[in-house]
Amino acid sequence: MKPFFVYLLRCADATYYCGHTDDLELRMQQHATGRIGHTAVRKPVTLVWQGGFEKREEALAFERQIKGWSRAKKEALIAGNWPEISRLARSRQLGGEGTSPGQSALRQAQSERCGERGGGVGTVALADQTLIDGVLAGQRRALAKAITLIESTRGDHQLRAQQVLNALLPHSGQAIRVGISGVPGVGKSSFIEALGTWLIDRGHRLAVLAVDPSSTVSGGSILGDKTRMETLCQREEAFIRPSPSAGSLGGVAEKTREAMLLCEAAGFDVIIVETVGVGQSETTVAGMVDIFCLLQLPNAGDDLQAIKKGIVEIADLVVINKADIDPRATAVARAQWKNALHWLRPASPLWHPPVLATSALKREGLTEFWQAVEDYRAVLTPGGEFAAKRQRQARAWMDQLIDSGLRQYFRYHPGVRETLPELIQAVEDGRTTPTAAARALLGRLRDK
Ligand SMILES: Nc1nc2c(ncn2[C@@H]2O[C@H](COP(=O)(O)OP(=O)(O)OP(=O)(O)O)[C@@H](O)[C@H]2O)c(=O)[nH]1
Ligand SMILES: [Mg+2]
Repeated sequence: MKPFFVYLLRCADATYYCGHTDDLELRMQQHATGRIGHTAVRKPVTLVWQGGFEKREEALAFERQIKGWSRAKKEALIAGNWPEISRLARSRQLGGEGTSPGQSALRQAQSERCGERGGGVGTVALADQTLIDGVLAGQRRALAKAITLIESTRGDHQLRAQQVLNALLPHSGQAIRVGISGVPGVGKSSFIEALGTWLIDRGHRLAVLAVDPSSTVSGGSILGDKTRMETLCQREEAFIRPSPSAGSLGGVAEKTREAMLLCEAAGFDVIIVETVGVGQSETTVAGMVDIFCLLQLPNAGDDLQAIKKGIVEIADLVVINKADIDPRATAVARAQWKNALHWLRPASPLWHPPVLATSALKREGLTEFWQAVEDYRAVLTPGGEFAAKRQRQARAWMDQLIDSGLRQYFRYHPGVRETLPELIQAVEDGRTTPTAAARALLGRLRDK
């Protein structure tokens, strides 16, 4: 369904304009060239924030809410700084910010409408506090609802999701995060089912998430068919979540990262992220887990293919699955893999990726697998490498979000929108170079 937008513009005199529309592009054009209210004489204007809503009424309600916000709070919204919005809302309530009777009436109405605890705009709504408490209590239903909230593309949901995440973030980070990858049919789901039950029997709680590039295209999901995880699905100590099916791989990965944090806050101490061995998704998953495991079939030739694709470099552990089918071929494959890995520079001098053999079907090799995972953590923790890897990942994640935010800012910048079609044509016609065009467009970002 086409979303309904609420947006904020920064005007030439540094004031803000808040509006709503069902056609953002057209509306931005009208602001750039037309005589729309406050923006008529304050050009140029820059789109600095937008939120999509499914229903018009919801968008209008949120717009009314923002219009009552202070400048500082609007700037916190633009920066996505929800703790600051909450803080400002609280300080305002205590008389910290100047208020007029009209504003306080609006605030009162907002508190009632949102059912907020403490009455401040931006604080966690009562329903969401119940959700947070449910997640912290380890309730799977609450966890599922919280993940649905972060996966939602609705603007108001995204705002609430960030509040829920902020509240839960201090409770995350305790789990071991394991990535499982491999070509379709190698036995990933069967392996996770076998390992998961094995871990639960030993007192662990396990969450399984998926990053599935095909789901972003087809709407399907590698875990959509949960039949191979039948036993696991029924266990109270397991939580299985298919890949979100909307958006780009980047978007899906972002949601999966956030879902992972929620699972940790819910007390799951093992998080498995499954991905199919296709394209960019493996690198993406390797960038969000502590240990990345590559499942392989026991037939020669596979190893060379993986090496070519550059996947071996990011594998912390290689597993030859389906060892039961042909033990001899498995032994050969293990030797080949060990040899191939021997010539590669390991990501850490402390860890040389081991090559193991398993049978998901017969539930063999699971002890050795888990021992390797625990060894990995034990070896890399004392010198700080384990923590440093997570820090690097968090930093890279932030960088990615900044990149995509900047791209969006660029696309909606009025100066860019004005010149972009013309410059694209000029580049296509060979009248200007891509370098000159890019430089000119980036230069427009400096326009007031
Ligand atoms: N003999 C044998 N068969 C296995 C083993 N592991 C999985 N299989 C079988 O291999 C087939 C594929 O297994 P899945 O677990 O669905 O493989 P997958 O990697 O999750 O596949 P996709 O989800 O399509 O990417 C199934 O028929 C399994 O029963 C094993 O260790 N030994
Ligand atoms: Mg599968």
